[in-house]
Amino acid sequence: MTRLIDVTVPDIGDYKDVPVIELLVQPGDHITADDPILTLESDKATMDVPAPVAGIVRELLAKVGDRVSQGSLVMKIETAEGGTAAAAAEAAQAAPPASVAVPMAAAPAAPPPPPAAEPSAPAALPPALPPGGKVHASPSVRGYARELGVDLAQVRASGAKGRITREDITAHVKAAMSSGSVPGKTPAAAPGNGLDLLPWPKIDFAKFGPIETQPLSRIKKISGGNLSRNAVVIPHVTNFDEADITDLEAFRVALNKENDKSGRKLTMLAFLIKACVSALRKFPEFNASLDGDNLVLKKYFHVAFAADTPNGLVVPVIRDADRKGLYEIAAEAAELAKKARDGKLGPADMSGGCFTVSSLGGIGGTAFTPIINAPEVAILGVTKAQTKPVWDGQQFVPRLILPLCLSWDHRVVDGVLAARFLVHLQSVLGDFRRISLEG
Ligand code: CAO
Repeated sequence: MTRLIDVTVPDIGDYKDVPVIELLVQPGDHITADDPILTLESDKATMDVPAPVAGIVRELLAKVGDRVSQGSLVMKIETAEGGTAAAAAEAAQAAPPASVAVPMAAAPAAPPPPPAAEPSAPAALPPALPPGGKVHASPSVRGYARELGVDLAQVRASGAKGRITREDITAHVKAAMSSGSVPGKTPAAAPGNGLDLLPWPKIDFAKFGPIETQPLSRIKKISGGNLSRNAVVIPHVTNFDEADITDLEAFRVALNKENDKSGRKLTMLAFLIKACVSALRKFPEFNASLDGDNLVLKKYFHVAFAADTPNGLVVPVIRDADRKGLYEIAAEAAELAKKARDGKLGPADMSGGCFTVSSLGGIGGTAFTPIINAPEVAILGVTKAQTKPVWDGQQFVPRLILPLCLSWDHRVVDGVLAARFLVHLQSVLGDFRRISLEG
């Protein structure tokens, strides 16, 4: 005795209207419980939705490109008795989608590629798919392919049900390397179309001295792919400037002393976030994202900040920083940073950022060139404030000087605007009363 059950999208956190990027099963497919059945892609994560029960796929009710939310009906599965709709719903609740949180960017990432092996495979294989055929691959495999610039349609699949595996991509790249072509690209095509990268050096380090090999953390694998993409795709420019924060720091220290008993603490990061909101208001091009040939200007001010954790870098977001006071921002940042260190940040904590602040101020350094957290268009790096002699017109006086490093996307912003953005930050941080003049 069998029963037809409705499969709906399980709890996917705060995400709504998330596009379906791949259907992983077809009508007639026999599946077991927890098999991935479709893939969703939000701005921060890809999620494989698992089958709530074993059975046969009878009807697909979602197609690639559809936008779905929790509860959307996506397919019907015929299941043996016992696999009731209620059981399926329960299972769906119990098995939320496998989510890949993406700390520094908006697209799915993949583990970094393994070292390229000696080219030994034969020349590039013929395309695996007929034109218009469908490619089946998991999000991580897709991310891996994207990272290597491989067109999945060109890859021969060896996995179950025609799925492309990571090994298939590696084999494809090896073959392309040995034939002198770039994976997924026409060999020796017009220059500039591909990166034409050399394979990663394969070196036996043990030949040179003792070594220890440690696997990269999950966060590092994910952020590595995103950082690589952002570094390669975005034409970065970094401007440097300095802000005199002598008075601001004195104010902050005085307030913290006043609040000694209550434990309320104002951090420099909170002032920086507030100052950035002021600059984002004045220069809306920085509070934007590229979408094809359009620039999407955001009317909200969600400011992200880089947080170091034992497992790598993550980027939680302070939402509506324009509507929050300094104490609230400081407390929220401290809470998010703790959550980050405890490995408890969820996708919602890391999504929706408009602009990122990366502060190394508590540690040191004089300057650095932060990588933009796509699809944002700029990021502010801050290093350690130092007391420096500053000429006041008559004499050198000691002032506390904060280095500012602004990386920006040259497709969206020009140097003049970036310089003005920094001058604005400089003036606000130099005299924070200016914030109160804003409407
Ligand atoms: N200059 C001098 N001192 C600074 C400073 C600056 N720019 N910013 C902070 N400090 C000092 C503070 O005064 C504070 O000392 P007190 O406790 O005496 O006030 C101390 O450093 C710690 O500051 P904090 O508690 O405010 O923490 P923070 O704002 O420096 O950092 C956080 C918070 C989450 C940003 C930080 O923990 C972190 O993770 N930083 C790393 C970010 C990162 O990895 N960026 C690189 C990205 S590219 O790989």
